[in-house]
Order: sequence, then C-alpha cells, then structure tokens
Amino acid sequence: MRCDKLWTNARIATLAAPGLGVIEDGVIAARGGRIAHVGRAATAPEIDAAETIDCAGRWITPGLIDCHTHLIHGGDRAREFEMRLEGASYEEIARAGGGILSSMKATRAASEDDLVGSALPRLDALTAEGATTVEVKSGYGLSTEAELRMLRAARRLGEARPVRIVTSFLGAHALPPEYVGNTDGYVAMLCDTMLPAVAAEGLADAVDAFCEGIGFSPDQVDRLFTAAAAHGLPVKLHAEQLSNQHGAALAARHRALSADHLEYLDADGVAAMAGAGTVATLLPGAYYFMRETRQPPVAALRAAGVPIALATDCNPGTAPLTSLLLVMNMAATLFRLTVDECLAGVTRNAAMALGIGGQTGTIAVGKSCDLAIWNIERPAELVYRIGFNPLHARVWRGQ
Ligand code: DI6
Ligand code: FE
Repeated sequence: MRCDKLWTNARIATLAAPGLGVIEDGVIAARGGRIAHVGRAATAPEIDAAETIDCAGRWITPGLIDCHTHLIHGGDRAREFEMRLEGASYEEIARAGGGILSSMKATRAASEDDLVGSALPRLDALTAEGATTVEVKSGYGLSTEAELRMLRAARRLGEARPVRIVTSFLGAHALPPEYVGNTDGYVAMLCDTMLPAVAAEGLADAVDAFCEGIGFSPDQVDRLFTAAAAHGLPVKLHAEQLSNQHGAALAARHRALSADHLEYLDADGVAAMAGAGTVATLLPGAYYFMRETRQPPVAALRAAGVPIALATDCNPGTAPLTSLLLVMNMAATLFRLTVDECLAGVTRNAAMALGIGGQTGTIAVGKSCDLAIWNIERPAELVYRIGFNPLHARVWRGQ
C-alpha cells in the first residue's frame, strides 16, 4: 500500500480496544491526513511511504482532546484569587461584582483580535502537551454581539494553529446585568434571538448551559435545549457542580453528548446518563482550585458503564489550568481513576463528549491521524509526573 507517512518502531496505545489497546513494535501509516494502517510490524502489509519516521521505541497515543474549556475570555481574575486567599468566598466575590461578571466586562471590552491573541498562549500550552482537539465555549459575552464575537474568535483559533477547535454556545452561563430580576426574559431572548444568530453563522457545534442555583434552573435549560434541537444542535450541560439540580437527568432526556462536573450527581442521574449514552466529563482542576471536598460518584459511573472524560475547564475563575497531563494526575490522585481511565478520558471518551468519536480519539483505520508521541517507558508516566512534559512530537491530520 502507498501512504504519505509511516511511523515505525513504536509502542502504540490505540485506545481502540479494551484497556489501552496496546500494540508493541507497531507501525502507523497515514494517507490524506487519515490513518491508513495501524498494527504490528510483523504482520504489516508492504507499505510504500513517501516519508518514514523511526520512533525508536517511543510510545504513541491518540492526540489528546480537551473537551471542556472556556479558553476565550478577556482579562484574568488573579486579584480575586488573592481575595479568596484572604478569606473571601467565590459567592461573596461574585455578589461584589466580581466572578463571571468581571470576566464578562473584560470580554465585552475586548476586540475579536484581542480575544484571539489572549487565548493563543493558552491554546499553545495545551498543544505543547499533545492536544490535537480543543473545545472552546462562549459565555462571557452574554449579549448577542459579544457572544458572536467570542465564537468567531474561537473559530479563528483553529485557523491560527494546527488544531481542531470544537465550539459550544454557552449564552446560559450567567445572567447579564441587563436582565437582573428577569431570568426568564433572558432565556427567552437566548432562544428567540441569540441562538438563531449563532446557528445562522454556523458558529456553534453544540449548546451548553450552567444549570445551578446561581445559574439557570432545569426548566430554563429545558427551554434552551428544546430550541437547540430545533436548530439541529446537540447539547451538553454544566450539571451538579455545586448542588444537585437533577441537571444530568435533564441532559440525558435531551440525549446530551455530556454532563460535566457532576460532584453532586445521584444514582438516578447516573442511570439516566447510562441509558442515554451521555458522557460524564469530570473536571478535577476546578474541584482542586475551589477546594471542593464532595467527590463525583466515580464508582457508580463505572458500575453503570458511563464513559468518563476528563478536561481542564480552563477558565479565569475556577480553573486557570492549561495542562491535560496535570488533569490526568489530579483525576488519579483526587478521584482515584486508573491510568487506563485517565488516558481514555482525554482521548476516546473526550471525543465522544464532543460527538466526534467517529473522527478522532483512538488510533484506528479511517480516523484522522491525530497522534502524540512520547518520551516515556510506560503509559503510567503520563499520569504519574507533575509539571513535566515528555511530549516528543505531535501529529494533527497526518502533519
Ligand atoms: N462552572 C464553573 O466552574 C465556571 N463556569 C461554570 O459554569 C466558572 C466560571 C467563572 O468563574 O468564570
Ligand atoms: Fe466550565
């Protein structure tokens, strides 16, 4: 067979079979940006490659996927972090005009170029650790014009760098000041004006919301999700982060791609997610940064066969984090995920959480040739080390 590129002498964690789907002494061939062959060298067909890369025994995993970020935002909240260290709570800061609303002000004041420019270093930090797909949410604009600007900036990230950007419209992130006392009015505007404008420009790949006592109620989210379906857009939800609003079950009723956070998820929510094939996206960086103590029900998710994804939640308020390697270590240390679960969480299951499991997330014939090549002796090292980056090379769409 003919191909563009051939990687030889590799140890491969394909994530395409139970466990890590390991192939010792493996080869991967790419043609037209897709994987044309993967398997053991001993049983490989004759391959005529334009370029051959000897991996010298290095490990190859699927390119990593960060399936939940708020990468685009104006400003930062380092001062609020200091206030929290001095004893103020997240809620107190929010009530004093800080929190999501302070990021909203900075985001509204930023041009599209500003938003792209400030997000690129964060994106570069993720890709420097092998990320080949990154989800980016809106949600700090909270007006039609500013939400569109955020999503256009997000799309531009994917033109500025060799990485797949998947966008989520998170207009239902917080109540903007213009609608104080009128949350239902804001939700109606989301459904009738903002979402149609976003959909008309093709700026969102999914619709997300923050279902919480301090966010939007299940009823309000239900209205938004019904409108999303009318536009043919899949949904996902920030659910059960600070309290149990039964948001995950609501998300499952709407066949959500994922429900995210889930510290307060109950047994009914787990069962609903299992029944709907909704991925559980855990965000240990936010749990750590907010010094949460309530753990997501990992054992129940496992027992029910709910796929678990992991992501940074990169955002200025609760997770100023741009390392999927650190996320894996946190998931193992704080939530007791296994090494295999951590790796599946930032590859195969993260792709499912974005609805692109058929395109990427495992090393299998026909998928996009998205790879991370590592200077490690065993996969556990990717989860074990803290603050050390063993990436040797990153391949996106065969390049
Ligand atoms: N949950 C979170 O933890 C973040 N957003 C959300 O819906 C917080 C975002 C922020 O504080 O800026
Ligand atoms: Fe989030």
